[in-house]
Amino acid sequence: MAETAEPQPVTKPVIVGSVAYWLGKRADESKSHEWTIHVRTLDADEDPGLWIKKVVFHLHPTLVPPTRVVETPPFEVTDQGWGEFEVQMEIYFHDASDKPLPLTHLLKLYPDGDQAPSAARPVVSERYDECVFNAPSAALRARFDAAANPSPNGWRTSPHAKWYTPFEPQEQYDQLQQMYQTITAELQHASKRRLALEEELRHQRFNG
Ligand code: SLL
Repeated sequence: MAETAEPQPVTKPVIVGSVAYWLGKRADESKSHEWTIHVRTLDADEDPGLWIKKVVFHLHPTLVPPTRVVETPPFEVTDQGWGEFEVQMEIYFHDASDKPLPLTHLLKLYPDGDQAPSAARPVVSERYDECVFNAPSAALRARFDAAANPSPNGWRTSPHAKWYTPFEPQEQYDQLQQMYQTITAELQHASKRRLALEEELRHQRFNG
C-alpha cells in the first residue's frame, strides 16, 4: 500500500542573499567591499549538501572567473569589488530528474538612503524562496530525512551567521495576522463612524 502511494510533494525553504563588508581604510578604487553571496537553508544546523548537489554562480564579467561552481557546503562565493550587479544562480539537486532551479540575486553593497558606509556593520540582503519537489524519488526523500539531523555542515558556525536575517515563517505569519486584525478593527470603526455621521446629517437636514 505504502509503496504504490504517490510520493507527496516536498517544499524546502532556501535563503538567497549576500553579506557585504565595506573595507574602510583598506578600500581601494576597484575593491571597496568584500562580499559573500550565498544559498543557505533556513535551519542553521541542516546540511544543505545532502540534497543540493551544487550551485553555479554567474557573476559580473568583470570578476575573474565570472562563473563559480560550488560543489560542497557552504554554497557561497566570496570576492572583492566596488559595484553592485545581478547574480544569476542555478541550484542542482541530488536527483538528476529534478531540473536545476534558476535564481537571481542583486548583490547589494551600499546601504539604503543616505546612510554612511560602516565597517562595523555589513550590508545584508536576503530573501526567502522555496524549492518544490512534486514527486521526489525515494532516494531524494531519504536525503531530506537525513537533512533533518543536526549537522556541523549547517551555517551556524559561519562567520556571517550573526548578520543573517531571522526568517521565521510562523512569526511573520502571526505578525501579518495581527496587522490584518488591527486593520479590520479600524475599518469597522471607520464604517460605524460614517454611519453615525450620516445619521447626524440626516437629523440636521430634517430639523433644519
Ligand atoms: C555597475 N553594473 O556599474 C555595475 C557593474 C561591476 C562590479 C558592477 C569588479 C571588481 C574588480 C566589480 O566590482 N565589478 O574590478 O576587481 O555598478
